[in-house]
Amino acid sequence: MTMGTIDERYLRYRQSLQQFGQSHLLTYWEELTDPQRQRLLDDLDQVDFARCAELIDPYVRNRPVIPLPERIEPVPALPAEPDAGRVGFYAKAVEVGTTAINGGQVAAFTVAGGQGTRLGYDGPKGAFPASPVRSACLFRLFAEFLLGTQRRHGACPRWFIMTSQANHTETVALFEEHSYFGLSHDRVRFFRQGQMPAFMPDGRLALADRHRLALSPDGHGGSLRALAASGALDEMRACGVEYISYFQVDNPLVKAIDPLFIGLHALTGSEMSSKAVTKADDLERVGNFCLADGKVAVIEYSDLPDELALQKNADGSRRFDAGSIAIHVLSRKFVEKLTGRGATLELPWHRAEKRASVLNEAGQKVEPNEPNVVKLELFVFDAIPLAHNPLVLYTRREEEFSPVKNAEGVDSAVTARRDMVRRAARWLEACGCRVPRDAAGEPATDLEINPAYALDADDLRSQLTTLPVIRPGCPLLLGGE
Ligand code: UD2
Repeated sequence: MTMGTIDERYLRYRQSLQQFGQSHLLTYWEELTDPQRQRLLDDLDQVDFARCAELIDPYVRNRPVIPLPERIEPVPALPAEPDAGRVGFYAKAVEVGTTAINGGQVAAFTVAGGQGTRLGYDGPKGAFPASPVRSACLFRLFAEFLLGTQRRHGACPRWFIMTSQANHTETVALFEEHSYFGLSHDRVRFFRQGQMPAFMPDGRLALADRHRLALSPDGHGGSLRALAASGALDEMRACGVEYISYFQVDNPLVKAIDPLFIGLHALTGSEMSSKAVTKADDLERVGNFCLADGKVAVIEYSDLPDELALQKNADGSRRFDAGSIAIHVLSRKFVEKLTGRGATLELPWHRAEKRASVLNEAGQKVEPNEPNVVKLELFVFDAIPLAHNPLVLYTRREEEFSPVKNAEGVDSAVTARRDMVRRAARWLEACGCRVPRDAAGEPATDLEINPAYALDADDLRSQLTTLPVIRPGCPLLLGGE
């Protein structure tokens, strides 16, 4: 649709929008300036109207009734630490994963297109200052993890970062401003995810302004389509990437590249693998790994009936205990299979009623108190049931999961910093350091370990030449200024 003069494009849209019952989008055309007209046409180009038309009845005008699977059972998952029978298998997996990383077959992939509304932070979430001593931002911590991987494995994994229309320019500028946080520019590839329009309850698309559609990112499940559409997937194939190490931008503790996880994925012939943690409480707001009618799947916290979430085993342990922390390994070929020529990626749409500042019938902007639009999103974990042999591996929450989601309370900047300090303290103690603690048993000072310096406790042991002396109230940073 981008071809042609403004007038030609307008005429084409006038006709097609009428067909789709969306003519109201051009209501203000006559009063727009040329740049505004251009802007509106560019927004219209972002929308696949034929696809939207199919979604309006089932998902917007009506609330889809998504039947729960008939059988919901706990998922079989591998333990974080190998039991006696699996010691050799895990050692072999580390070896296989290490070989893949050394050979450049593994790429890191961060989904960073979300809007971060809950955090209330004005800017790309990856720019959020997260670490306890340096206030290093999330992107810096991931970059440093890759530098640490390069130190340990000789090769620096490529890093693919999915942004959104709203934060792409700012994200790239942040990396430029900080010299790619020490990474070589050619290892980092940004691409934008797709957008979806916000719908009014009657199925018409909402206008954010007289010359703007109300558009928002199409969910992290849109990452699969965006990997293909942006050419990133082709680049991965061209440079020999077989495994995509997927993680969210909000988790500063993530092991961006994990030899054990990658090795287990490869050894078991899994096409999509996932990490799970033991849930903090029955109703924790994380997805639940389940066997849904015999297939591994994630059921969102909002969809799992409380009756199941509260169920206990005979020994009192939680029956549905495997919480999703949105860390996956996907085989590149699996993503190609889902998105390639002739393939129709069929992930289900998830409907959410949201508040959005949009134009009312009178052309005035309204700031609603109640949800006024319907947004549709795709979730990446819906690809798990489509994968061959999907694997679930438990990991230890305190080592790998403490997301920055909320301005305060649980999963906030405060809890993430606390968990970074606690983890650093554990690693230092494992190396024989004495960490002073306060009356509550918390480390008596802020501690931070630059991931470029050490990736885990064993790595730290091999890096330390002398044991640091830690004094209460004197923050300590290892590796970097
Ligand atoms: C997600 C999972 C939840 C659990 C939790 C772990 C969903 C629906 N729920 O909850 O099961 O695993 O994470 O932390 O995923 N993003 C994009 N583009 C989008 C939307 C999101 O890149 O269009 C990214 C976003 O930048 C962030 C991540 O996806 O890195 C998670 O998004 P969220 O904060 O909406 O998900 P949340 O916290 O509800």
